[in-house]
Amino acid sequence: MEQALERLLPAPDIAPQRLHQAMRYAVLGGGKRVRALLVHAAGELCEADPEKVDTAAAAVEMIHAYSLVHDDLPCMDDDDLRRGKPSCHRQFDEATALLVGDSLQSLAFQVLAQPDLCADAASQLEMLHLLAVASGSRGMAGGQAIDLASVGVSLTQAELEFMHIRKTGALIRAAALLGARCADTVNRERVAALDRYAMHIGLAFQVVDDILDAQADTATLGKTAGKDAERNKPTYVTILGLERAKALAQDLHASALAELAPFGAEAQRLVELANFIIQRHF
Ligand code: GRG
Repeated sequence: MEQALERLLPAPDIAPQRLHQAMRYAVLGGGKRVRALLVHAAGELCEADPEKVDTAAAAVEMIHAYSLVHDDLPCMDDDDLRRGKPSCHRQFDEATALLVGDSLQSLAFQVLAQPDLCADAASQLEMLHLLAVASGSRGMAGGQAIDLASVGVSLTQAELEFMHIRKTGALIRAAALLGARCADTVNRERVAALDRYAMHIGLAFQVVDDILDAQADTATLGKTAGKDAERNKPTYVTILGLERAKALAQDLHASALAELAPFGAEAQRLVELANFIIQRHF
């Protein structure tokens, strides 16, 4: 995965060097790669070609990295630390960070659109459409808009869920579906089960993120801990309390695993990923 990203990103000595160096800074050498692993695990369940899966996974990680760079900007979450390093606008400057996000988003679609990726143009278009919807105003960017509007506002659990299904969940769901779409033949039953699995782990990922933000320290997280409370943001911990938030994460984990039960050992990687999402400490 790291090699695929390294190869697909513009070299640091190609003009404009500063922008390319900043793009590489934002993507390489950090991150848990949960979404990339998910593309691969879903691809494995659907017997997809691993090289094609690598490209789809790189596209998803590029969208994710762009979202983190923009999220850290002063006009959004205003954070100085990301993946244990100065955030992109702190290491470079705000204008560069803005362009890094823009360029990573374009590059994600460029790599997914490369002419030799799929034998069948219709399935490639479907993959492009899937990623576009997941990252746009009805997916991740829309979730971010709701998140920004929620500062200092009290939300119900249903409203919080509506936001996180988009902000965090949409890209996680797209990762699973893209992995499945990399296969030459689409098994509709498997894709539907994967979709439900991804919706559960996407939400579980966010519940755990809220718990870690409230409980872990900055050094362990590699980003500023306690940001949600500091900005007066509604979270699963503020709405449910710590114990009920932990119970919700466990329920979502169990629902995700139930979707995989029919596939037995074939879904082992997806089971491991769900376990990691629940047990992670950073
Ligand atoms: C700016 C359009 C736009 C969207 C930003 C994803 C996002 C939307 C903001 C990130 C803010 C945040 C902390 C969300 C909580 C869940 C989340 C996406 C955490 C970061 O993902 P990880 O933990 O990061 O997978 P790594 O660094 O491991 O890749």
